Amino acid sequence: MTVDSSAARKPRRSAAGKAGTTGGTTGATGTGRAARTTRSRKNTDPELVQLLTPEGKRVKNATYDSYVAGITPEDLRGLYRDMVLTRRFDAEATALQRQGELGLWASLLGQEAAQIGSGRALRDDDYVFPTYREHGVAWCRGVDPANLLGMFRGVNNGGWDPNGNNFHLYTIVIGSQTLHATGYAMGVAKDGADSAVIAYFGDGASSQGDVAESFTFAAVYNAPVVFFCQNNQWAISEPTEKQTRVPLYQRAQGYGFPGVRVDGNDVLACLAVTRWALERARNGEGPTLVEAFTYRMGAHTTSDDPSRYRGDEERLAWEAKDPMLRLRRHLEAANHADEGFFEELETESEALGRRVREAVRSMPDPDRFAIFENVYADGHSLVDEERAGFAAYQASFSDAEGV
Ligand SMILES: Cc1ncc(C[n+]2csc(CCOP(=O)(O)OP(=O)(O)O)c2C)c(N)n1
Ligand SMILES: [Mg+2]
Repeated sequence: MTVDSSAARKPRRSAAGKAGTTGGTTGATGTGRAARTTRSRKNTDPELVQLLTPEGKRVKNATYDSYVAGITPEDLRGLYRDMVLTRRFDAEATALQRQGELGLWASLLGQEAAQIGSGRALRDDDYVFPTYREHGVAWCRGVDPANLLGMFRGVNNGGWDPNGNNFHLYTIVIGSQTLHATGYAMGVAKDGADSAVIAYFGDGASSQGDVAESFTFAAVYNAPVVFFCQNNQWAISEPTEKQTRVPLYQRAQGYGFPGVRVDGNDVLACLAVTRWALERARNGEGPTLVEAFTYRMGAHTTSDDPSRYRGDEERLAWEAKDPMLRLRRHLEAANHADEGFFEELETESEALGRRVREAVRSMPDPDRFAIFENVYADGHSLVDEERAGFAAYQASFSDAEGV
């Protein structure tokens, strides 16, 4: 693939520079004032990088075209396959939770393009710090999908060796992984390596102090890190309007590095923009904020009921922008894939679902006392006390076991 680095060396001030035009009242509180703020934000008309329209039409982009210039029909089919298999795996995990095989599941439905596009932009030596929803990125890193389910089944505390695939363990403490990523990236720079680091986080996480601190450190130390924010419009039941007055990508300007908003349902645009941001990191140009504008089509987790806080119209509008549908339309219109391809993929995805299901059901139960071994390297009297209490509690069931 041809990559034109000249575009990368020009800082994209135009997008971030728009922050100055953002309207908004000062000190807005209460519903009336909040409503004014929302209206003024719409007037800023944020720039959205898009290479594939929802109808699957390829549109030109002077800055980012060069980053996908060498992409072949086979590459496009590969991206489509990644998205189909990720969605199939995700659906299987949701079903497994409903059947009591998992305690909880956080679906990525709707966010496949953001994750596959950015995930496929990475090199093997790059390092990923995910949240708890990055199943598509995990797929790109070669983490066995079945391994993602151990923690959600409650049989382990992670499920994979982070250094095996340069894919850190899932992180539930919102935003904290951006600090880990920034520190790791500072270390990469000190080592003189040209690897890059990518931190995934959500629109809700953008309100966390950890994220603000990460941005400051990454900027000041010029760390080779890409902050990849999937703005899926919701943080559980809180809409993005409750997180920010300005489009999230414009936050980067205040920290002194570029920010860009990409159509998060356009896998090609996500691939191109992430390649550009990673290249900046490798070239010693420091951090970049990528805001992938997308939508969480399902519930926050299997414990959530989105019908309590959002209407169907919104979901229907986003379904028309479905990330897989648009690439399929593009493949078909360009004659890049025939019926046989889609049929084979269907068979492959059913086989993946079966394999994952069988793998989860056969996961051995953990040693009930192992959890006490991983708290302190040298042990601790309080942990000893808790272990003893737990042992007594377990022993209280021994009579019942024989019944
Ligand atoms: C520090 C912290 N505060 C609160 C929570 C509870 N919590 C779990 S997910 C979530 C919302 C996160 O929203 P967002 O960052 O937009 O990510 P998304 O779930 O939409 O992918 C919250 C508040 C948490 N896990 N950690
Ligand atoms: Mg969110």
